[in-house]
Amino acid sequence: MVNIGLLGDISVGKTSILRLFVRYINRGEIEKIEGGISASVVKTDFSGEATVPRGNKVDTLNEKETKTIHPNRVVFREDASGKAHTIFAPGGDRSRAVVKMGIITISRIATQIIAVFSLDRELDRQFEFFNDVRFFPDKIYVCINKIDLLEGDKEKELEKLTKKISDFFNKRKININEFFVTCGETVDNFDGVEEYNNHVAEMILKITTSL
Ligand SMILES: Nc1nc2c(ncn2[C@@H]2O[C@H](COP(=O)(O)OP(=O)(O)OP(=O)(O)O)[C@@H](O)[C@H]2O)c(=O)[nH]1
Ligand SMILES: [Mg+2]
Repeated sequence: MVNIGLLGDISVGKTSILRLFVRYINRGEIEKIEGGISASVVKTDFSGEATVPRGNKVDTLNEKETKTIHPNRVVFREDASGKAHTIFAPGGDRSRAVVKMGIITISRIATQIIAVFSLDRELDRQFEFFNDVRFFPDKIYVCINKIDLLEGDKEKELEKLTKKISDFFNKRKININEFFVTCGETVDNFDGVEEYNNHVAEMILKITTSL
């Protein structure tokens, strides 16, 4: 059994990624992706999600409606082997003590960590989140989310960004197993939406079923 923790700054898309993964299982889309298998949802818990009052949006970038207070959780099972895995997504607003407690708890119990970054803001701001996380394995995965928002020559930009993220973690003696580039939302007006939605499910399957 693998326990995955999705960690990252506020509103990078951790909860969206988790919800999208559940959709892939519930609609059988999980069997059609690269490395796809038949799987079932055992349990979901999104009760730690709180509505953000109007006029007090946490994220003016995307008019976000909810934020995570207590960690979200999804348990799913590989149908063939019967193996179950859990994915946890705590909130990113570490300025709130209760949210920070969730981050620390998940960073301790997760056997695999996915550090999630968003392309809607500078990386430096997002690195600060990780300076606070003390319990880190020496090898992690990185997810670069909101690829639909990256402008210009995507390939060239991604090369720069992955280098910067590697440098940040390598300095802390943390190595990166693999980078995944994703879209955690079913956005319109983006040609690659299906491919990069798929990457979300492919990422989670790859990490759970390869171990
Ligand atoms: N354009 C775009 N928006 C996205 C993508 N993934 C998530 N979002 C949006 O980003 C916002 C924040 O998403 P959440 O999933 O709540 O982010 P989070 O990291 O769970 O936030 P906290 O738990 O509060 O830290 C929402 O408005 C999502 O619809 C993406 O790939 N592209
Ligand atoms: Mg969340």
